[in-house]
Amino acid sequence: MTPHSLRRRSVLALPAAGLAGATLTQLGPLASRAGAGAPAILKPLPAEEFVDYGTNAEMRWESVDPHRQQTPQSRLFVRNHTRTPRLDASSYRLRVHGDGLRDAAGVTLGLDELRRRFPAVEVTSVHECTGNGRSLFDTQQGTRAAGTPWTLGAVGAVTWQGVRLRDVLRWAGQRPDAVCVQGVGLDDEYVDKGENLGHVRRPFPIAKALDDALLAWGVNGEPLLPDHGFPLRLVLPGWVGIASIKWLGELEVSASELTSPWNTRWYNIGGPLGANPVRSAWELPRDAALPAGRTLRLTGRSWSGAAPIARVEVSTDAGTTWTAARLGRPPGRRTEGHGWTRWSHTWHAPPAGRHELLARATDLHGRTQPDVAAYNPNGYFFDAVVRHPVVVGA
Ligand SMILES: Nc1nc2c(c(=O)[nH]1)N[C@H]1C(S)=C(S)[C@@H](COP(=O)(O)O)O[C@H]1N2
Ligand SMILES: [Mo]
Repeated sequence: MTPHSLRRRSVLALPAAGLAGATLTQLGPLASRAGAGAPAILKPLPAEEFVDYGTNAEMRWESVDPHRQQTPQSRLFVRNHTRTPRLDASSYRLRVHGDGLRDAAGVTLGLDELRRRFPAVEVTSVHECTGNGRSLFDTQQGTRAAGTPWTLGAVGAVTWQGVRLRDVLRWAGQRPDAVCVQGVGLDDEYVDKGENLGHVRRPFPIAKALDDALLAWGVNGEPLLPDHGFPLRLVLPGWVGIASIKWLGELEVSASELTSPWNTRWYNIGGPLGANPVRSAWELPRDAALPAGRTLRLTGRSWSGAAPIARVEVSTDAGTTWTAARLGRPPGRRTEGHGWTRWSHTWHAPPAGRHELLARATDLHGRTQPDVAAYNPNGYFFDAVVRHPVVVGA
């Protein structure tokens, strides 16, 4: 555990009321450590549910409830470039401006007005960081990549509540020659190796804005937590996580192409990254200890940024033979969009010893998982079939 996460947990362990009422002297050393800097992530990160990297935290796959389709917001991974800001919903305003609007000065909207003016929608999506699986470039392919060493837990499937970006853009007077939109976050400016790069921001094509992009205030029927973008975030369903700007303060609608370090320097492999690839995970820890000589029902999930999953094949003999996994019934389509697919596999009386479990999914667009993921220095898009080690006991 980092000193940072120790600090967070000590503070959160105090009853909320006690904390609010306590003075610095009452809290003693705890308070002075907390005073050294607010934690980067505000929600609790129990060690059984999360791997805590300080400003980022990933979900542990072994903590996923196999019977539950959606990821509860409390369990969702967090990726912060700096730290979660505490924003006030009543004074919050979104500014929409730029030369892609009839009046470039644009408009400003509060949350109430946003809710009043535009029809509310619900969209399900798989929310995932571009670098999910990054550590596997090292552990599985022997080519380490720079960045947070996520295993496979920088992902979740949720249903968002909000409004269509296209409705807001039409109302704001979007011109037909607008080519892109850029969301800008209200979190602190991001400083990389002494260079201030300004607020986290990333442009995306107008086509995505007019297709399924959302301005979301809710997740699974709850208000967004501060860590996930309260009071309002952009959601670009199926796209790289960075596209879904949290704590959205500004939308620039532009008649010419915009760039930012988040689509040129990062989240770019020969071009800005868009839809996430196909990936799969077993709901097991790495090196899971499993009983020998018993019939085991193993579960996992597969997902794709582009389309629902069509099929999943699994191998329990390190890839020599493959069988079809049993796919879970897709949840009733109450919302637009698509989440992930749950699956299971019955492993009959495995012998004692070390084994590798593999899962390979294919989506409805025919995209599948390769044996080897294409290396890139920032470790994006690790989509190869993961060789998941388990130990079957005597
Ligand atoms: N304003 C802002 N938006 C942001 C980020 C950020 O640091 N600041 N991180 C991005 C990245 S890289 C990811 S993967 C997702 C993570 O969203 P989550 O923390 O709600 O899971 O938010 C994106 N939006
Ligand atoms: Mo990300």
